[in-house]
Amino acid sequence: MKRKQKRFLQMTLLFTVALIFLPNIGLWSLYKDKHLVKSAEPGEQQTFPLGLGDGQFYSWTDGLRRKDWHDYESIQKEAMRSGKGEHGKPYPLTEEDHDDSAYRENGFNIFVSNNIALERSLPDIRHANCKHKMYLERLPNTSIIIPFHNEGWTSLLRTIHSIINRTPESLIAEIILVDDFSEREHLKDKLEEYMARFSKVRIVRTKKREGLIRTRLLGASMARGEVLTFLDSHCEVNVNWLPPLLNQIALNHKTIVCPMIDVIDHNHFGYEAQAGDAMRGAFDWEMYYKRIPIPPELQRADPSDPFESPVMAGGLFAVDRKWFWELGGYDPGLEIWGGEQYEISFKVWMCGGEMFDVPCSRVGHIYRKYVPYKVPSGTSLARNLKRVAETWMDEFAEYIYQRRPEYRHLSTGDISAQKELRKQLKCKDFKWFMAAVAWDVPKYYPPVEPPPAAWGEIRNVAANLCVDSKHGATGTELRLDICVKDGSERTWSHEQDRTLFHPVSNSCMDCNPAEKKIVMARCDPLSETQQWIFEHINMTVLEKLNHHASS
Ligand code: UD2
Ligand code: MN
Repeated sequence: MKRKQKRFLQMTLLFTVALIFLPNIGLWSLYKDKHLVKSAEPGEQQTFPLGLGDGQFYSWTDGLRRKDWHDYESIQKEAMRSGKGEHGKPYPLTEEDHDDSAYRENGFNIFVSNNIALERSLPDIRHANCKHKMYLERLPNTSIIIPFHNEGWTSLLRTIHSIINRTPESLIAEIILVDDFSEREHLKDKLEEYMARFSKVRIVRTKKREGLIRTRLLGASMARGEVLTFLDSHCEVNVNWLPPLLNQIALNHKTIVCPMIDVIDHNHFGYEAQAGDAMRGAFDWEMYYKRIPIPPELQRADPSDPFESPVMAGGLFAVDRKWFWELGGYDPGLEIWGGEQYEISFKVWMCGGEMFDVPCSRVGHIYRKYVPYKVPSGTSLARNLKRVAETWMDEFAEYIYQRRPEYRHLSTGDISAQKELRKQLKCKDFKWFMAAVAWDVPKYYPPVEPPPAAWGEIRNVAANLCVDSKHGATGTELRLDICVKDGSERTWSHEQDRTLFHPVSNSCMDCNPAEKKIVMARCDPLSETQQWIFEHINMTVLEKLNHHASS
């Protein structure tokens, strides 16, 4: 064959290959439009193409292959179920259906849980747009990690069954049940025997009571999936809950995603959206978790799209496994329950990641009436919160202590490793977090400003001497002198006009800007050389203080 001919043939072949395989210009792009139109047909979800399974509809926006991950066969099967509690309806309770002692053991009505199907159906309460959303065809797989301590039998089983039934098999690497040293009999051999039917379920157990934070860490350390997905042990996942979470992580692996948490009533087990469903996670200065409206600036054109959330509720989220460990996982010094949701949230935002709530992913959770399990003596939520505040919140921790003075003298234990990690990861400071991520929080929960740290003596730490003023040949100058306990001669007060007044010499701190010298001078509040600005000051408090002092 002549060289020219050969070259021509090669080119033709290359062009043909490109036409078929290159997204958006190739043959695929012709399919894209066709399928998108088809899947967007209204009323489509009523007439599921039975037997076609998932993967029917594809799209190729931005060059990535996406597909419809719905499992229409199982959706249709569920739609046909009937019975008590089905479709997430409240169980019709009678007087006899209330066993107080059983209720107390679990914190919810276990009788109802025992009397509704383990595979019960749930209502699809997602935003309508979710029904047509496509997600990447190639999603990472996940280890689903479920810590439990003395969980009820049927509530734990229903969690597992809902996962098995409503999750594409290919996306589950494994389900790791982590027993945090439970005592209840049904959680021992009986659980092992039951779970044997699920090849993907593994059970691991802590050697002593560790609390939910270290229990999750144990599960995470054994996990092999690309993503870690954490759930509580009394959940029911809803239709197509996982693909939207994994999709977001596939787009950017430094992302934590949370499903919308629905409420399973602790008495009748009715399933419904949480009050304040489409809101974002926040906190007040006593560190109570709150949800606040999404500010207009952050509202998405499509309300079913993921939106930014400053802090998570805690229990239900997915995170890239490798990145979770790069972030150091959780602080293992957090005991039993609470505070870890702030730790992981602050860390993610401050150390280069993002966090989203995903409206198309919904998971029901039994919010219990009371905590049924014992908490070892000596552990306190306050200690966990202070640990997190001291590690991550910088000067903002002061706002907490203003509200909860008893936190001030609480011991956090050693947090040097946490602080070192923060340094190594080159995390931003909390001021940045408040300004860039949680900027709308103070609008709902205004901080209490600390009182001005600007009265009494001014003591130098190295010299252990106090700032005093002395009248000399060159006028009144500043100098250091011995601090006298409650010695009024070395007392200063910060006035509302920004001057620093020294009552004994009846003069004010002044400066010579040209010579960069601090001196004392007759008070002249109009002179800017006598005005000093403290970084944090609350004029209302100051006004009261000065008023009090002068009367
Ligand atoms: C919320 C979170 C929870 C956790 C907690 C703060 C949701 C829906 N729930 O409280 O996940 O973040 O706030 O820490 O966001 N557990 C143990 N060992 C223990 C105690 C609990 O393994 O010592 C298990 C427990 O069985 C459950 C999980 O940890 O699976 C969370 O505990 P919870 O359900 O008592 O917490 P919850 O939902 O009140
Ligand atoms: Mn829970």
